[in-house]
Amino acid sequence: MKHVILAATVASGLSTAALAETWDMPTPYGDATFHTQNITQFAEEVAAATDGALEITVHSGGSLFPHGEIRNVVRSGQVPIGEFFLSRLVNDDAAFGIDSQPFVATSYEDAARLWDAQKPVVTALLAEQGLMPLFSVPWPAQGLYTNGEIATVADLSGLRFRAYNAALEEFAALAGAAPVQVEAPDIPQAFATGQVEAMVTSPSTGANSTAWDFVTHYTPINAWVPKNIVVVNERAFRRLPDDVQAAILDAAAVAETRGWDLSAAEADAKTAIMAENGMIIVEPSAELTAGLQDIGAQMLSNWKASASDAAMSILTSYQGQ
Ligand code: PCA
Repeated sequence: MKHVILAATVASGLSTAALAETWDMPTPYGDATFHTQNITQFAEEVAAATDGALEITVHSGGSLFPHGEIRNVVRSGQVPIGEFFLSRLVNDDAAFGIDSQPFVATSYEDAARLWDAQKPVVTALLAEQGLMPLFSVPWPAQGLYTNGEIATVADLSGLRFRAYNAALEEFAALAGAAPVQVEAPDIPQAFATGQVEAMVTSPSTGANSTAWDFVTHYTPINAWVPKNIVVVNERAFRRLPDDVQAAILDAAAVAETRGWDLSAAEADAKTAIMAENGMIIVEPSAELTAGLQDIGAQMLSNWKASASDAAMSILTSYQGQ
């Protein structure tokens, strides 16, 4: 088949577009998510810049592989590229989890400084797995969704609490709540069936999952700014012609900048949508904030206890800046 295509290419004088390669790209979040939209645009830009030599087909919402498998299938080469929530790799090394620690970096400015410190370490760790990061984009700061107002940490006690990673499980447990792992696309169903009754996530995911259907209050505790990351299988990447590799790296740099901007715009826009739909937006009380900060301090001391030297170096360089 390859011979036939080559012959046809030569005969017709077509460009390399006739040799187009298609990459399947699994992602965990739905089409309405700004991360997915940013990635779709990245794919379009790669196709345009390479004259169609590389087409990336985005399979959103965990439709091709479940979230928990995406890193492994990119690593094994089953697919050449994928997206996942960076701190889900915390069991490999604590370095992956620092952006999901409460109150370490709570603004975009600090999140960007934290990423500056984290990126070289994460890049080296991923390289050991044959993976190469292309770009990483944060979610808006994470807030609290509940039925009724939460005045103190004690009000969270006993609630079935939706979690998306190990840090959030630990957070819920320290608050006396009962963590239940639920992927973002399954949030409405998990609330509707009573599997969970409270959660911490961004206004993006809150609004995209129509949180007003199942909770009354949103408290912007803005406790951490976690990131998604897009990685490629390094061997698959190196097999591409140099100009295609360059086009991917260029589009990735553009996508990273665009993604951070999109994220910042979402934080207010999606909070406004929740308010428009009747949710009550309450600033956290001083007592709630103090209680959550105690939980954060406990979590960070646990994180440090499990941290490799490389992981610790992230915190040292971030805090020293
Ligand atoms: N949304 C994703 C991850 C963090 C966020 O804001 C989720 O809730 O699963």
